[in-house]
Amino acid sequence: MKDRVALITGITGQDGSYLAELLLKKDYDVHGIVRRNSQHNRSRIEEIRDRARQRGRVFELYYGDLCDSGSLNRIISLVKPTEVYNLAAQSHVRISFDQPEFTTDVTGTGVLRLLEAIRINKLEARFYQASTSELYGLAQEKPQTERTPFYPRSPYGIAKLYGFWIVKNYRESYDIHASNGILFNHESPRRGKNFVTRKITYSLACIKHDMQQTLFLGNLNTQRDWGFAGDYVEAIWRMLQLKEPDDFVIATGQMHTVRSFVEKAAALCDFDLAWEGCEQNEIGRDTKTGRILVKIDPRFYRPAEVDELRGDATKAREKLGWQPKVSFEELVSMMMESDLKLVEKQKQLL
Ligand code: NAP
Ligand code: F7E
Repeated sequence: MKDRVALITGITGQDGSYLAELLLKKDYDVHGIVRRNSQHNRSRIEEIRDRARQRGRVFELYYGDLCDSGSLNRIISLVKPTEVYNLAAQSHVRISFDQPEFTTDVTGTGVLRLLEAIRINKLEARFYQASTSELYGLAQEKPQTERTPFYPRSPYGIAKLYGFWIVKNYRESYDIHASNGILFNHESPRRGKNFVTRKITYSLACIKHDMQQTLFLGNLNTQRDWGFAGDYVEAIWRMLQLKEPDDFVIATGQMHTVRSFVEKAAALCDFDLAWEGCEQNEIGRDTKTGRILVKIDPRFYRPAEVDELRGDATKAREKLGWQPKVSFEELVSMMMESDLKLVEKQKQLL
């Protein structure tokens, strides 16, 4: 069998870590690009790397940045990957309003830099671009499919729109096997703590263990189609195994409010949550103790909100044979249980 050599940008992120694990299981050599940080931030991949090396497998990391073409060229020409997965991005929608120019550079122009490195090095690699349901933003159709018109609502969504189209353009112009995965929200115990699902499970675990007073949230009424990151990286890999490149929606087809995520997670902590008041004055109280668990902080509102997203992954089911395995309820339990254990451990170290 031909050597299977994967290069992953964003390997230190949630999806990067799950994808690296999956590809190692499938006997790939795995190479990843990491940014220089003032502190090591490889907690999601340290164990994976140690395990791979104990088994004599290739798992290499290189310093590079999507804002630095020279580093991308150097790494591409050195590694000569057969598959390139572009998962790196400034991926936080709210923060993209604070840093629109930086977000555009990394999340938008970064895609072009990587495609150029592939083109200039005449690399015959297959390319995956982490596109997003944020392209639909103010959704023009329900549910959203590969044919739904885009209407992004944030600097992040607009940067990803550029990424989507430059991938399509390089596919058509240079015959590169390049695919866009239009992934709806996907979560896990490895999700960053400033995304809403993990913020909820981690904060409730801290409240349960008396390490935090209150969970402060923004808009409780937005609705998302939340799946499990472990399921979604399988779809990502399947896209690059197709003979022809293509674009796919990856989603569960089910939508839930932020409010219902909080309610389910709170119940798993044995809180009896009841809502009182409205809008900015709304609170969530544990009726067993009278304690206020949830308050609204308008700082977490967005200048332009995406109110609801729900994907139709029929094409992925038919062409990739993919469907999600983990339900919404299982996802909330998995994350809540993991954070309860984590916080208990952290408390013991105090
Ligand atoms: P994440 O946890 O935020 O990870 C982002 C990764 O990108 C991290 O490894 C980060 O490195 C890296 N990165 C950021 N800026 C970079 C730069 N300038 N150069 C090189 N690397 C850089 O995101 P995720 O949830 O795993 O998502 C993976 C990708 O899918 C992202 O492109 C995201 O926009 C997209 N996406 C995510 C979802 C979702 O629901 N999770 C849905 C649709 C699309 P550090 O660790 O050093 O910060
Ligand atoms: O927000 C609301 C917030 O930040 C979800 C990224 O992975 O998925 C993610 O983007 C919803 C929004 O994810 C808080 O207003 C309420 O309506 O978890 P989030 P996101 O913005 O949907 C897409 C598909 C991506 O591509 C992105 O990379 O929750 N919300 N209160 C809050 N959100 C946050 N973060 N914090 C709050 O306190």
